[in-house]
Amino acid sequence: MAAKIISGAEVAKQIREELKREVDQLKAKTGIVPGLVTILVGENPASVSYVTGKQKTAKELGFYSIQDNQPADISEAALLALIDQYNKDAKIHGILVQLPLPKHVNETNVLYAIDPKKDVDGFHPVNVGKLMIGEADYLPCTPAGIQELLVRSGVKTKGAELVVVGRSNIVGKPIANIMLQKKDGANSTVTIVHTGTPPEKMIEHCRRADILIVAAGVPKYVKADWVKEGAAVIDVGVNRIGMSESGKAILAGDVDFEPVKEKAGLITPVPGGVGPMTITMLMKNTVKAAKVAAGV
Ligand code: L34
Repeated sequence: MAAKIISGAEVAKQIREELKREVDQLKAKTGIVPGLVTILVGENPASVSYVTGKQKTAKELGFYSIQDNQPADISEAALLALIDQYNKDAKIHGILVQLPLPKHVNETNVLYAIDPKKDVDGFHPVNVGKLMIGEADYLPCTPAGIQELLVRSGVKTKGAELVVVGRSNIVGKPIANIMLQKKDGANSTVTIVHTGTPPEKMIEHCRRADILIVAAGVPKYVKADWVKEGAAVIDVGVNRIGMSESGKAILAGDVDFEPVKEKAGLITPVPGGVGPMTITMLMKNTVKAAKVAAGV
């Protein structure tokens, strides 16, 4: 039976409507407008597309929002000084430095520099640690979006065999941590497979999954015979596999969508799946940060 396709774009729209009401209420009650800065170093086309989406959404929600573009050769010291300036800016509640950064900049130093209270990306080690012990203030946006999609689609997570493909700091490790917490919308039995997993073991683990979350960064990596009948398949990959005649990027996920959709119970598309949820969860975190700053 063909899978139900979960539109992340639709779910994201619903959440943004909820957020818009919250923002309007916050403004009316306290005069505080959520403030977000997205810092982009260089001009990586994928990153440009993602921060453009973030800024557009922030504006739609009525945020005070700044797109801060910096040249690819900015020094680490200059970038740290810029972050410090936003740490001190009372109008800014959320700071996001789009990753990846150029090689000459140490990513860890940059993530350490962001005030944890303004770390709406949830990448500061303090927030990573809080997530691990189930005390997160800000969940990282892509994993938070995945959990929200599962919950709002009615997927039973408690006791589910959940397999994550990929162990990045942005997706694999945090989603595994979120889903193993003893909480509603989580409480799964979690396995992480990665590039160190022997190929035959990789397939074996995937085949056990009731929920399969794929963040491998390899186009169409997961094949139909890796997927259990009726599984919920979340495709986190956004791979640019070519260019259309009109100059638009052609995107593919990490899942071989067409055949897998015949086998899965639920599946997210690319584009229009996890991507829009990532952006929306950033907005949710920024509203939360603004509320904390407002003391409400
Ligand atoms: N600091 N860096 C930081 N925070 C993040 O949360 C991210 N991430 C990942 C890369 N680097 C980051 C994102 O923003 C991935 N990511 C992201 C954001 C948005 C989309 C995809 C990935 C997205 O909107 N995807 C659209 C297609 C957009 C397009 O055409 O380029 C989709 O429908 O999937």
